[in-house]
Amino acid sequence: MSTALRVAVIGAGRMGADHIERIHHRITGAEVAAVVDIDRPRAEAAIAHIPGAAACTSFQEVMDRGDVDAVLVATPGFLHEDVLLAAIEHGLPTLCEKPLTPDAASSWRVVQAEAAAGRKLIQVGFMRRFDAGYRQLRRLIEEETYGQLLTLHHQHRNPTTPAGFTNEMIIHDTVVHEFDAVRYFTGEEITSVQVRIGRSTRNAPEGQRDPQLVLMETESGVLAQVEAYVNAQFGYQVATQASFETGIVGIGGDTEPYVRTAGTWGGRITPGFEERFREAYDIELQDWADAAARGELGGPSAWDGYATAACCEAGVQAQASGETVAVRLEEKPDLYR
Ligand code: ISE
Repeated sequence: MSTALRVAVIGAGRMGADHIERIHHRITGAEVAAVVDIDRPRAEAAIAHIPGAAACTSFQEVMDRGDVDAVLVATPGFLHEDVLLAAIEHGLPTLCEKPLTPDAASSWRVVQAEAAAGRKLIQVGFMRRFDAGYRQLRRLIEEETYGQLLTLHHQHRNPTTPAGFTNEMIIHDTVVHEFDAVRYFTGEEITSVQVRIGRSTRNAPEGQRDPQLVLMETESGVLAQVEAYVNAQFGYQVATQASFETGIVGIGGDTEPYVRTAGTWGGRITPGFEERFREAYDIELQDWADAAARGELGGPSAWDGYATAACCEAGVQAQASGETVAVRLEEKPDLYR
């Protein structure tokens, strides 16, 4: 009998399908036991090539089967809370694609439920923490290799946005990653957020202002800025430059080889986040599955999901008011200290 971690994947859309492939083909020690999607044919199509996996249309249906060890949530954020609370109740290790939930109040409810259960079960899918460059930069900051970190400069550029992508989503869907990255790099909470919007590209859809500059400050006074430019046309780019007392460190170059040939130099621009973070996603899932099999949890926690949700709320307020908005957090439960 297989001893693999039996994972229920909730949501068979873009990220769900990507993770199903990853579990089935690229990581070890885990298998797709069930796929849940309200669209049954989509759930069935997702497991068609996976012997023994079940297609379900609700989380309850999977729980009633009683044969899964872990949960991977890849539905839109507004559907996360109920599944997360149920997973905590059943004591199931869960990897939840970002955001934890769409707002700080519901994220705080998840944190409180987990704290009451007394055990970390929820990991949030901030996959940048598993990227080699991100890890190297964090080590340089921790070890003060070039002295103290002073400022962080992030570029987060997408080629275009899907239909219906609003100004608020530039904060919730795009800059959410830098909120987490700044917290990860510095090991500190973000205390305030400001958003400046200047000239906008004519390639932005009606009503959307793009690019937006987001400035944040951490507890010890590190300033971090993000250029979120989501209709940049040329391709995808997520890069960071860090200024230290005795050095400047850059991470996030393109992943394709740099070639000189026939009188030209250069390479292919990374087209999207799946390609840019493919390895980070693989490591994230492998680490999560290994830890879950041992009954542990190692990656970004529900507290990290809650803290970034609070930053996003401050960011959306800052967008609307033009003011610098303070980020207010509840007291951190002992479980996350
Ligand atoms: C997308 O929603 C993501 O979550 C990706 O990680 C991010 O890099 C991308 O820019 C977002 O649009």
